[in-house]
Amino acid sequence: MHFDVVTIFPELVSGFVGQGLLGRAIDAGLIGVDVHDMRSHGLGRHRQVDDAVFGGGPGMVLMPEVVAAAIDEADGGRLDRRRVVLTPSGRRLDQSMLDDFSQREAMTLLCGRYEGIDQRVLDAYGCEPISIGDYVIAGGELAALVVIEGVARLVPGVMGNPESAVEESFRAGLLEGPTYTRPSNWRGRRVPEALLSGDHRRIADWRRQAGVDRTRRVRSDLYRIAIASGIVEESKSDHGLG
Ligand code: JE8
Repeated sequence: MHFDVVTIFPELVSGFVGQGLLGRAIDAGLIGVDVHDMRSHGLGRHRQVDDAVFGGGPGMVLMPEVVAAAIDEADGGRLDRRRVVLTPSGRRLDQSMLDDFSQREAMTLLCGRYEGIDQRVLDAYGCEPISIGDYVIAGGELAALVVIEGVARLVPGVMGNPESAVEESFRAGLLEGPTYTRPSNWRGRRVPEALLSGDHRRIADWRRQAGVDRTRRVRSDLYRIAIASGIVEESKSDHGLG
């Protein structure tokens, strides 16, 4: 899987992807990330990338010719690329979109700053607007990193010991329950007894029920969907743990 990222803050992106899971996946040749600096396509002596908003109002907008030149660099002549622009006005990202992205061999992620990117270049280049959630951050870079990490962990070999497809579909649409490590008694708080039992079936059942209970408490929207789709059978019991 290859990612091309277009940004005015290349170090923000290269710094993050060089560490941890993504850094190892790159070193292993499982994914590739190329970062393209819009500033290098800036205009004039000051390498200007932005200009005032037409119609007035505060803030600056990334200029279409600068963004176009950077996308052209990212495309490298490959015009079949799927291009995504991160924006709070995009379609909200979910796991099914990450699954879909992970099936492709490459994608271009376009990161705006300030008041965003001139709409005409987004239209001309067929950029698909995606939002990582209903809150406002200051630019597209963190959102692009969310997409990259979410897609990369679906690429075979990136995760150490991958969850089986059966386990994963079993948990799909539900929250995870709590997890624990040693010591089994920490400041008087004990790990649930089922998890210490060594009985794999009992452990699996406990975990599933803990996830269902938590989903019911904190995400009633997901819980209702799980009930309606038959993933979960309605129950009154709740073991009462976080
Ligand atoms: C961004 C963003 C995603 C999300 C993404 C890109 C570029 C027009 N608005 C721009 C005005 C308020 C400030 C905004 C800053 N900004 C935000 C996001 C995003 N994907 N889920 N929230 N925010 C840009 C500029």
